[in-house]
Amino acid sequence: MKNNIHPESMPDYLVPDELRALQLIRLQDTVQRCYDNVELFRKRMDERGLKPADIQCLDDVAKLPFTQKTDLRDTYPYGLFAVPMKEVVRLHASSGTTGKPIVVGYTKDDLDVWSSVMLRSFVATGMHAGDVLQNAYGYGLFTGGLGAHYGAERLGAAVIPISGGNTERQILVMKDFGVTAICCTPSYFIHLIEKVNTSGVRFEELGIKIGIFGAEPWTEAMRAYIQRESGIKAYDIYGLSEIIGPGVGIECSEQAGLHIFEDHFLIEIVDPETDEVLPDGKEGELVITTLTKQAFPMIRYRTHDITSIISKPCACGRTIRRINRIRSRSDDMMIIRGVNVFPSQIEAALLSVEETVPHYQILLTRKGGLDQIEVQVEVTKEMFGDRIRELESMQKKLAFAVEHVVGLRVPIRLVEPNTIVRSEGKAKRVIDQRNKGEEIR
Ligand code: DLL
Repeated sequence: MKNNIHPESMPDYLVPDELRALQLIRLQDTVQRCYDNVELFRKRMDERGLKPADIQCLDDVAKLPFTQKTDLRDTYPYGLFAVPMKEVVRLHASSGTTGKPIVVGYTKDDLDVWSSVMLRSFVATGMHAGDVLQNAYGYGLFTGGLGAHYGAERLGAAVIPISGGNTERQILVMKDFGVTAICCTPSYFIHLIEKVNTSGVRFEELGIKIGIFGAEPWTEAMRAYIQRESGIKAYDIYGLSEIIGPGVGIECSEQAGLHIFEDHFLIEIVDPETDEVLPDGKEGELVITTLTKQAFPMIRYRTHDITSIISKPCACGRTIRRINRIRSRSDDMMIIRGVNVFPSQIEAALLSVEETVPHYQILLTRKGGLDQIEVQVEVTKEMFGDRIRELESMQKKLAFAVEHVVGLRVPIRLVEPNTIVRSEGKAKRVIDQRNKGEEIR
């Protein structure tokens, strides 16, 4: 079997002890470089009386202080860079929700690692030289476009750098350019399927076999919808700008969790409330330490992404561990009448009802000091005719499904086809109108 492994993917199959030994050497080196070159890291370690030499085994990572998104904002733009600017050859930025963006930098070696983990990601999905990749992640400050671009080129695939948006052109390219693989956000892909299917061609006829979707949470139910409606195999890819961009982890042909490229990224799961490190299998917040990054190394970065580590070996033969699909972000949690509600639960519930289309949004408002939600779901044109009784029955089914999953009855509003804004990048599922005051609704 090893003969068929792409040479760059060999680290996916390291003997676990060798992998751990490699991680330790790289962790020690990263901590030393951060201590020597990044004031914030040095100050935080000094405050704890910690020296780089105190990191003697992998578990010692837990002695190190966490890094938060606010640290990146406070040191904006370049305060956490560990190399002089003359060694930085690329900058990206992520807009985030408030104020200034966070800025991340790469040396030539960092870009090399990034292309390599993206190549390994594509290989894991079965892509190879000769594939034609429609890269519909946004090019620009967002890491999705260029990250996927260089990984696919390095694999020897033909990349179509179409970027996000311009749906008509996307469809033309899909039909005419012999595309065999596509990457974009799952929400944008749903929009593309819909458009292709109403253009007189069935998606299945296009010859696209592989879809690589990420940059936002999506559910198993959404995967089932995508695979059913398009006939492709849909893979989940994970990453974040602060760590490298896309290529931190990806699913393999088993589609059973995302392999993390552990030779470059050290993962932990911590309890978001107590900060305690949790054992494999327990759900909590993913914390990542980069092991090879030069320009922008990150120590124990709090991702806010909720998942768990799967340590059971994967049937694909890779030895690098997997994480479960990101269930949600801890900061996406809404508290409605005392119950914790995540958008992903709503998505799973809605898609469990036959005949729903996956266009929905959650309106979050505040009344009497309490948060409230209304779920708006699109229905098909056929259904939105004048068959009131069917609409009522649909509404009941959806309300029941949501109550079953979330444990709470929430109002559902069925809306006409094409009324919910289609995303070209990351979908905005929750419309937060709480700051509009209590006069709303
Ligand atoms: O979204 C990088 C990326 C590009 C990943 C293309 C995958 C594909 P940021 O804009 O910094 O970077 O956003 C990172 O997006 O912390 C997660 O909350 C979310 N996210 C990314 N991938 C997934 C995924 C890119 N597969 C933030 N499932 C992360 C769920 C995801 N959430």
